Amino acid sequence: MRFSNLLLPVLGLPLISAKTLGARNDTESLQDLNEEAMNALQAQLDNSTSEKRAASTCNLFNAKVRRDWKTLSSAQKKEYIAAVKCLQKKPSIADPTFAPGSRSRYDDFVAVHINQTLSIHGTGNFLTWHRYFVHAYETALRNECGYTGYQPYWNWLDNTADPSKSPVFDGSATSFSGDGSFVAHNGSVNGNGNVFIPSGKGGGCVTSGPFVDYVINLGPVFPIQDGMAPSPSTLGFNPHCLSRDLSAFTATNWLTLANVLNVTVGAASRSVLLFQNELQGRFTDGFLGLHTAGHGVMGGVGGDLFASPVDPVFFLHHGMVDRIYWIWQALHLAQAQTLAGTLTLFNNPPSRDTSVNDIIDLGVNAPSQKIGDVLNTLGGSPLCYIYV
Ligand SMILES: [Cu+2]
Repeated sequence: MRFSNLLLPVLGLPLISAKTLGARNDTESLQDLNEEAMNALQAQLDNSTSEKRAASTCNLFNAKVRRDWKTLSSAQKKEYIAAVKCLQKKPSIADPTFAPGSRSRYDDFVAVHINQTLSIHGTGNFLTWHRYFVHAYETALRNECGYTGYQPYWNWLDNTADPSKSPVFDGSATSFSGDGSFVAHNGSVNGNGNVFIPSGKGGGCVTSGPFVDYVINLGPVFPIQDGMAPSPSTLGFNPHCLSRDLSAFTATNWLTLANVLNVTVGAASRSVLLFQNELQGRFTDGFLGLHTAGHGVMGGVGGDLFASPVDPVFFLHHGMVDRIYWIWQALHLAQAQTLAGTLTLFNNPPSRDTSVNDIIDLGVNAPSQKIGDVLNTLGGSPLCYIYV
């Protein structure tokens, strides 16, 4: 397995390669970066001792492969969607005193995200917590709902000029439903209240596709869209529809190749602190970042920092966040196991630094894991996957 073409960036200079100098589009340039990550992991494997290789149960050859949603066949897409709908029908196993509004196994995932929001964003565990959360969801789809594939991702760089054309959002039977119905409103406010997203063509409930009849049981907790009311109770039962307001404004401004290159090989790739803040979004100075922007592109209930997993695209979006983290780790192997940040959202209120021995607790959704055990996607237990 050999991939080459991009020259590794030297001394932090911008990435320049034979391919990117040619007529590579943004998606292809990101694909080149993915291949460069694979090369780096292959080189690491080549340089490891034979004892080390013999001791590890996971390697590049037996790792599960996570793919771009658009590359799945129609049958594979339908299988994934059917498993999501299955999880939304299976009864909750969460303690009702913890999440009284949780009705389904799907809700059980939403509930832990709502409950832990202030200690998993702007924190030292942001990247690893969401990595393990997506893994736990992928595992539930497979073990509880018979899905036979692996977690796909939403490629942010496709269809930014019109997200409703994306295979993720096109409203077809192989999408996650499309835009919401048009509801006049005064836009959305994101990024700690200092980034204004003008209203798009939606704002109401999705009108076509597999999730047109999906009833959401939890949230909203912190809605970003003008006029959207929060649930009376944070984890209480509050049935409502899947709303969206797809935002080409947000996608074209923030989901850019320049932003991806900046965090993976550019100035913001030099430390895990710079990387995670630039990727996640600095909620303090109006920089949305790729992660927060992705939520903003969905709009509607998916823009809610607390309850965003109610939109099933959350897991494809965080698949992409994790893919970028995986690429960064592979291209910065000396720093791949490092952490930065504290236990509280941008250290407010002040708290100690996050440690590799801290536990990720997903409640009924997965066994608890140490952060240090999910830093490496090829660590073997619990993770063994790559991205293509
Ligand atoms: Cu989150």
